[in-house]
Amino acid sequence: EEPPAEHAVPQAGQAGLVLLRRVGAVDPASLDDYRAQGGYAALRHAFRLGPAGVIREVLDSGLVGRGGAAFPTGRKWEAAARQPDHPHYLVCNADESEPGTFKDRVIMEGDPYALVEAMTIAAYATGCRTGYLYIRGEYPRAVRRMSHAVAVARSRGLLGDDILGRGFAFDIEIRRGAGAYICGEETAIFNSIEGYRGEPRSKPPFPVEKGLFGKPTVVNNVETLVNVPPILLGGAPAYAATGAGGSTGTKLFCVSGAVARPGVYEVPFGATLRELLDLAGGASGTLRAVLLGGAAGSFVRPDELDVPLTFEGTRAIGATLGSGVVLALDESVDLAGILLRIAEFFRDESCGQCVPCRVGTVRQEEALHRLNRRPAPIDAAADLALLREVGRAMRDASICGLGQTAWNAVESAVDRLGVFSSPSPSSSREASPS
Ligand code: L3W
Ligand code: SF4
Repeated sequence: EEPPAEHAVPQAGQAGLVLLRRVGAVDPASLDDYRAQGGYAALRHAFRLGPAGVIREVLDSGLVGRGGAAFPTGRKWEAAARQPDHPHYLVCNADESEPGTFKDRVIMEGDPYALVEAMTIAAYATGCRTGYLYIRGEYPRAVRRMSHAVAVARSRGLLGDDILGRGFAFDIEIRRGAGAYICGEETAIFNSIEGYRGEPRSKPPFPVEKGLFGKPTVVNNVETLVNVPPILLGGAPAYAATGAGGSTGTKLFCVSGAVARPGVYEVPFGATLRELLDLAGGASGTLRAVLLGGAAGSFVRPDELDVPLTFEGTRAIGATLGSGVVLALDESVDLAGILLRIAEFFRDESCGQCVPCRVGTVRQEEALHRLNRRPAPIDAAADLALLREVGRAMRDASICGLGQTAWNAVESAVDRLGVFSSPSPSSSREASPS
């Protein structure tokens, strides 16, 4: 089994923590400890506000989804709540599979009741009676702790037919993934829960209209949901005043690679990439690049470390925050080999349902194999042109985010870092066989 996730939270006790404030400080098995540290005050407040009042707070807070696409959470909840078709379902996406992402695991293992409470509030606001928590199969400790928390909450009247004696009925079922990255795509989760192959569905219709079992469904990432109790307790204006610009609140970043203290770090939106790396002890070698946003993200150069970590700030330099991956790469890494590894990953994880992705991820990997050969291939320019053409086709014509983003990292490495450009002492090292 994997090592305890607590080891990945080196900054427990750091001031200003919102989402991680109880991780490492609360006994994850104890509902009483969770309540003693403020747990379930937000649900009580939600009952006072009423469903529409909760949605108003979430809208006013400016909270957007933390799974990578940054869709406004309040708009999603509002759209689901007004659907006349019933039942409504809530799905919490805990199939955290983006390479380099481990923040949701830290929440589930370190503060499981926070997620149970947050799911209950989301269900109350949007009219759901059943919630599914879909946890990555490779997270056995998270499954155990969440299962325990759900069972205890149910036995204490915090889930079930009459929550806190308020006549509100809601319960949570836990489902485990089986190792497929694509099951983190919101509609592939529906198929997986329904017992079908984990293949994405075309959108629209969006899940808020037609989701799990064809019914209106709210899908939120773990980190998105655990923002809601602090929003209700502190008030939307206070939350909206934190962060920077349109990116409100704090963000969990998974910092790994060439840093002194890898781990999950919580910072307000607007902190710079340099500040975040400093929090992780700084780069452990001469920095070559930072992969931001994971395998579907893009590379940032060392001269761009002052970029503010906001959705707008990273977009301005052609990068993305994605789900919060920050992978620091020093001069010792074989960048071309990493690109090949990323391409292999997408080829492996493509569900094969649509042609641009099924064929494109294979062609991309083949071209990168050729470009990785030494001595350098004489037709490298042709392979680079092929990569670009295939990448555009995947981005434009794939059904889901996997195919649409499978060329992002390769494109940014070629365009922004000059990988595979004319041989130089450093590029020849990068391009050596892995
Ligand atoms: C109602 C509309 N709802 C959009 C909803 C939609 C979904 C959300 C975002 O995510 C991202 C990608 C990668 N009415 C709506 C609406 N929605 N329009 O908003 O939707 P969408 O389609 O923009 O994105 P998506 O395909 O759900 C894919 C990012 O994920 N990614 C992967 C992250 C990996 C993890 C992980 O391991 N935990 O999250 C990598 O960067 O960038 O943007 O709910 O239904 N009109
Ligand atoms: Fe499947 Fe790829 Fe098409 Fe997504 S883009 S539906 S993963 S083949």
